[in-house]
Amino acid sequence: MSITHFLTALTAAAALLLPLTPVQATTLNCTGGVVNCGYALDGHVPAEFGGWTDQTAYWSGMSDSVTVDFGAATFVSGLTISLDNNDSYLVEASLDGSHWSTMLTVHDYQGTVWYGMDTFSTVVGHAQYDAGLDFHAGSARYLRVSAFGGDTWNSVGEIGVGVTAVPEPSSGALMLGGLALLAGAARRRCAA
Ligand SMILES: [Ca+2]
Repeated sequence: MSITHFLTALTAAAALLLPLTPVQATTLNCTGGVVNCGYALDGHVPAEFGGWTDQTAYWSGMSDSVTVDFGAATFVSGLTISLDNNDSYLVEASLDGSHWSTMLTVHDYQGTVWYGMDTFSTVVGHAQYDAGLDFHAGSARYLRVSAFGGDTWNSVGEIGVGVTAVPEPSSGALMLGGLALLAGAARRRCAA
């Protein structure tokens, strides 16, 4: 491998490695009708078939929601979420808290349990991975969970997020720019 090829490969590898910084500050916010909000992000995943009011955040009707705030733009590569089995849920993503796009849809007919809490994962290899989930990885500061169908009694047991922080454009661009300059210098040396 020539030095040019090596540096080109190194630049590509650096682009892959840059987003691996762990996310630091994550907070949880719920609208007023949600009972026991904190259980949606306490690190405890309810057992399959677990009670939908047992260490879960829960609410009635379709107007409430549970929102995770990462504190900064974050690349969400996968989601694992515990939900009441007999409802349909949306997980929406936003960078600014006002414009939202659908990241994950879970329908009441999906899942592996027939009463109580059911865990769904988009992460390949996870014990509750479901290839049938409609998931779109992407960048978000906020993730908002709401219900759009079912028996109007809704529950979130845990929101587990596979995330990588989005690098600040300046530092990432500077690093890649520096590597490109090195590659250019190497090419010139080779040509001389
Ligand atoms: Ca329900």
